[in-house]
Amino acid sequence: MFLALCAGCAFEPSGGGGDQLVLDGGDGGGSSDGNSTTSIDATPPCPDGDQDGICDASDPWPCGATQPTLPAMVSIGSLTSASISNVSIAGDGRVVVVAAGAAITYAASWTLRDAGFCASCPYQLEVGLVSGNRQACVYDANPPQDQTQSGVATVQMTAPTTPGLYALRFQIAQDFSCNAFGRSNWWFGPPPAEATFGMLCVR
Ligand SMILES: [Ca+2]
Repeated sequence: MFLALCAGCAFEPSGGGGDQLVLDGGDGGGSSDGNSTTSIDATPPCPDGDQDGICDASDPWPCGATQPTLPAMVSIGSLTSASISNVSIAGDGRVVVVAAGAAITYAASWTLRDAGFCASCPYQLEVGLVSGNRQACVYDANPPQDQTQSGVATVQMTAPTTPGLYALRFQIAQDFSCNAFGRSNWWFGPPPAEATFGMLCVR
């Protein structure tokens, strides 16, 4: 037993350890010389929260290597359909960087059209955060059949206090009303990724 332990200890460091040190040194020097600033695993001499090699202070998108893009108009639904466009978050575009806990306002144009079978049903057009809660119903009524309802919503919100990436999404709800039975969150659950009309990088 004593002999076996000694043999193991002697082999490990001289074999794997020595080879790895030589290989790492050679690869690192070569690739960083050739690729200059495009190397993502280069550690900058500064805070870099999303570890993309760009210092926080000068990172235009501190929530990952690539800033996401969103279409100018997002449409959902079929027989009953809705859309959101002209999104402006905190006076900027639809993909923005905001401070944690900041009070911000966003504006968006919306449409809702009921070509479905329930002529007497009330509908809600819910907007809110994912992950997070519904913020508002920008529409809450029984729409006339086959007529597009539209408006411009202005929603006041507080940015999440935990840094990270958050989505603004919307969905069509079919409850009795926006706050039926005291409900203040998403109808059943949050909307899917296809219903994303805004992105917040909270830092
Ligand atoms: Ca960064």
